[in-house]
Order: sequence, then structure tokens, then C-alpha cells
Amino acid sequence: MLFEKAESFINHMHQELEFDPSAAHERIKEIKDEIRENGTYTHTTEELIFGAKTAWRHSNRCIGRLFWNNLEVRDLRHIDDEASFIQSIEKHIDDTTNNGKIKPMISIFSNDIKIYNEQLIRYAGYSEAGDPQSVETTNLARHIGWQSSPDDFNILPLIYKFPHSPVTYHELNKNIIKEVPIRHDDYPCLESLNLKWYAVPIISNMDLEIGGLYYHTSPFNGWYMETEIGVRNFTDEYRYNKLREIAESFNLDTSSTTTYWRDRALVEFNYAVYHSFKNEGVSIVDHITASKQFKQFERQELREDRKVTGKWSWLAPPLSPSLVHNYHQGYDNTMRSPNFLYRKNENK
Ligand code: HEM
Ligand code: NRG
Repeated sequence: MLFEKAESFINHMHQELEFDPSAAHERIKEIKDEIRENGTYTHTTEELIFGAKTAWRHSNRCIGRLFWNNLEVRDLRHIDDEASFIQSIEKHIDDTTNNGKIKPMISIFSNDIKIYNEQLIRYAGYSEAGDPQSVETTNLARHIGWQSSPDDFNILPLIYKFPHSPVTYHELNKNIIKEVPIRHDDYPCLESLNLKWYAVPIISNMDLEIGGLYYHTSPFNGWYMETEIGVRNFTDEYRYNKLREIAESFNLDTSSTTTYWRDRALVEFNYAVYHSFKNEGVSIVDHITASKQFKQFERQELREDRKVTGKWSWLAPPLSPSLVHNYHQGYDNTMRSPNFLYRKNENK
């Protein structure tokens, strides 16, 4: 099973990169011997780079895939001490933030290290404040000794585990974490809600699968699409649930559904998120541009004779979806390998 997956990955890579066919043959033989001896095999750095980029290209729920080949891949499998681990996590955050000009990046660590955060940067959640999405992670952090007074925007510490050591946490260096206050030039009252969001979404709870091998500790990121923050994080009733307060700050009449206050507030708020990021010099994309870029990705893939797979319900943006092409067509949601997967079992 593992061997067949490895073989198929190596053939795929060698074909796509137009390597000498005999090289694939040689490498597959080497892998066969390694699996026979050890029950597993080891990717070269080159294989890891190709695998990670291709996993992004295959991510059916991602609208940002046009840039798949620009992913910076860090091979950090050799790291085996806590100080170097923390240092390279903070370096990833600092380098990818790049003063606001975000660089898509993935750091791949050994499976001996485990990260418990959903994203490297995330706001804590309490019953009375913060991001309800993070309640479980926040409870874990508190359980292992992290202290904080409940607030809306407390950045969770990095929670991780090394072999033969208990789960521990590290308070991230605040100087490297960029945050953006949300303002609207036409509605100065919005500022009094004191809303802000962090610049970079670095997903750290998914597995990267390449040629049958699973990398459990491989945080990755690009930049935000404005609706992720504007339509979902601040608006969903089970998240920050701020739409009414936002509408009031815009002076909209919230007494009846048919004043359209929800829809009107949502559009202006997303405009505010987008321009707040831009004014701070932080990369972000609006949903119409993201969709145009996705169309370019579809054309590019077609030219390369590759089929584009996708998940319609995620590719249609949650603001004005019918204004973009993806809404009006179907997508084949077949899962290709390499790919990013939800973790099946937290202890795996
Ligand atoms: C999902 C945009 C970069 C892999 C998404 C989503 C958006 C998005 C809007 C849906 C998120 C949601 O609704 O919660 C972008 C943009 C990028 C980018 C604008 C800018 C470069 C990346 C990179 C990777 C990646 C660098 C991996 C190397 C994924 C995956 C998902 C996803 C695996 C699904 C996440 C899940 O199921 O929770 N992306 N993305 N994306 N993206 Fe991207
Ligand atoms: N909706 C989540 C982030 C999910 C991934 N989005 C990206 N990924 N843009 C949120 O925090 O709002 N990325 O790799 O850039």
C-alpha cells in the first residue's frame, strides 16, 4: 500500500518536472528497499518541496491556488530540540509576515513534535469573551498553566509536545505578530468597537500527505481573503457575532429585517476590513479579485492538461456569491494526492 503510493508520487513528480525516466526508476527501487528494511521511507527535500506545492494545488476548498508554485517550503525535519523548534516557528511568523507583504510559506517538522493550536496565531475564547472557536484550545492552555484574563483579543500561546515531555506552551513574541485595527473612513464610529484581526492565518492542525507519508506538523499560510474576517469571523453568530453592533456604528436602522441593515452593514464592513489591511500595508485579497485569480488558475491548469478539482460550497465566496463565475459552474470534488487533510485522530 505505502509502496504503491510512493511509486505513484515519484512517477508523477518525475513526469511533471520532466526528469530523466531512468531517474524515477532508480528512485523507486531505492524506496522499495528502504520500505522493505524499515517499513517506511524518507522524502528528499526536493520531493518535499514538490509534494507541498502540489498539495496546495490540490486543495479543493482553496480559492487562492493560482500561486501554488510560489510556496516557500522549509524542510525542518531535522529539528529535535525545543529551542530550535520555537525559534523556527517564530521565524516562520516573522518571515512570512515580511512587514505586511505576506509570503506563502510552509514549515515541515518531524512527526515527533506535535502542535495543538488550530492556527499559530489565534485569539483565545472564554465563555464571556474572545473567539468561541478557540474555547477548547484555550481550556487546554489553561489546563497546562497558561494564565490570562478573559478578553476579546488575547493571543493564545504555542502549545506543543516533544517526545518524553508533557504538553507545554510558549508565549509567542508579540513584536512579530502583526495585527490590523478595523476602521472605515466614512464611518469613524466603527473604530469605537475596537475590532482588530491578526495579519496572517497559519493553519497548524492539518496533515500534509505526500506519497503515502503523513506530515502532522506542517503549519502553512498565504494571506486572507477579506470575507473570512468580515463575513465569517466577526459575523457568524457562533463566532464574534458583531453584526448588530457594526450596523449600529454605521447608523443603520436595525428595527426591521426589511431595512436590509444586515446586508448593508456586511458590505461596508468587508470594505472596512479590506481597506484597513491595505492601509496598514498588509496583503489581503477581496473576493471578486480572488475569484478572478481562481479563474486564471483554472485556465492555467487546463493549458497544462490537468483537471481542476474543487469544492463548490467553499469556492463560492460568502459575500455576493452570484457575482463571481465559480457560483455558476460545478466542480469535481475528487480528492487528489498529495493533499492537506483534516487530522483523523489527534493522537495519530
Ligand atoms: C482554504 C484563500 C493560500 C491551503 C482557503 C479558504 C480561502 C483561502 C478563502 C477558505 C477558508 C474558509 O472558508 O475557512 C487563500 C488565499 C491564499 C491561500 C487568499 C493566499 C495565498 C493557501 C496556501 C495553502 C492553502 C499557501 C497551503 C499551502 C488551503 C487549504 C484550505 C484552504 C488546505 C482548506 C482549509 C480547511 O478546510 O479548513 N484558502 N488561500 N491556501 N486553503 Fe487557501
Ligand atoms: N478562515 C480561516 C482561515 C482558513 C484559511 N484561509 C487562508 N489560508 N486564507 C480564518 O482564520 O478566518 N491561507 O493559507 O492563506
